Order: sequence, then C-alpha cells, then structure tokens
Amino acid sequence: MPASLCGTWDIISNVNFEGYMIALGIGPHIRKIAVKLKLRKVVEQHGDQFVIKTLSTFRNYSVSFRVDQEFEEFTQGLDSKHVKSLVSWKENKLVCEQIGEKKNRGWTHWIEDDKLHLELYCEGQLCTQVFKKNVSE
Ligand code: YOG
Repeated sequence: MPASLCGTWDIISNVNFEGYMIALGIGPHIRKIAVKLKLRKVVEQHGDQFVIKTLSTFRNYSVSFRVDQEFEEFTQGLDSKHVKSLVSWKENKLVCEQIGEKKNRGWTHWIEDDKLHLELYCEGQLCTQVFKKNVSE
C-alpha cells in the first residue's frame, strides 16, 4: 500500500509553473499573480474517495473524485474549462488524465521522502511542485 497523501501540505518548490499556465492559456496578468502564490494542498481520502483542495490567498480550487471512475471536472477559477477526468493508481502514483480541448493534460501525485510531489502537465509543458507536510494543524 502506497504512503498516504492525506494531510495539509505547503509548497516548497515550483518548477515551470509559468510554462504550464501558458499552455493552459492563462493571460500574463493572472500568471504574474499566480506564480508568486504559496500554494497549499489539503488531501482527504476515504477508501476510493478523494477530495483535493488547492488553497491560496488569491483563489481556491477543490476537486472530489472516486478512483477509477470518470467524472466531469470544471476547472473553475483556473482555466475554467470542462474536462472529463479519470484518476487511477499506477504503482504508487495517483494519476489523473484530463480529456478536453487541451492535449496531453493531467497530473500525477506521489509521496517521496515524506514530501508530496505533483507533476502538472499540459501540451508538452511539465510543472513540478513539491510540498512539505504542515504539522502545525
Ligand atoms: O491540482 O490541478 O493536486 O486539482 C494550479 C493550476 C491560480 C489561478 C492549481 C490559483 C493553476 C490562476 C491546481 C491557484 C493554473 C492560474 C490556486 C492544480 C491555472 C490558473 C487554486 C491542480 C490537482 C492536483 C487537483
């Protein structure tokens, strides 16, 4: 069984977030704000059911899903697109495919060295984020 993704996680590195946002079609004004944000992830899991919240001082985003069950996702406040999403375990990684207007879009989460890792990808751009566990709450 893979290490639990559950908990509150604070970002410690964010590589090529700019490239990922450009691929999503986010304009320069919002990118300038977004690139400076200290993102927090809150992950809850009950069996196959997940809630992943991305929190910031600017906007929040929440997604709920069941593993291996396709769902309609609206990326409200991000690029505000409708996609069909499917999240599944591949080995020890939680992998999401987001099928829609953008090619090759999705994300992958896993735990490594007690850190929460996230790869966000879209149309050939890869953003790599690492979060450390917040133990104060
Ligand atoms: O997370 O898909 O954990 O949903 C990063 C994408 C910035 C808005 C957040 C708000 C941002 C402007 C979601 C940031 C790029 C930029 C806080 C990442 C788009 C718009 C919400 C993500 C998955 C996996 C779960």
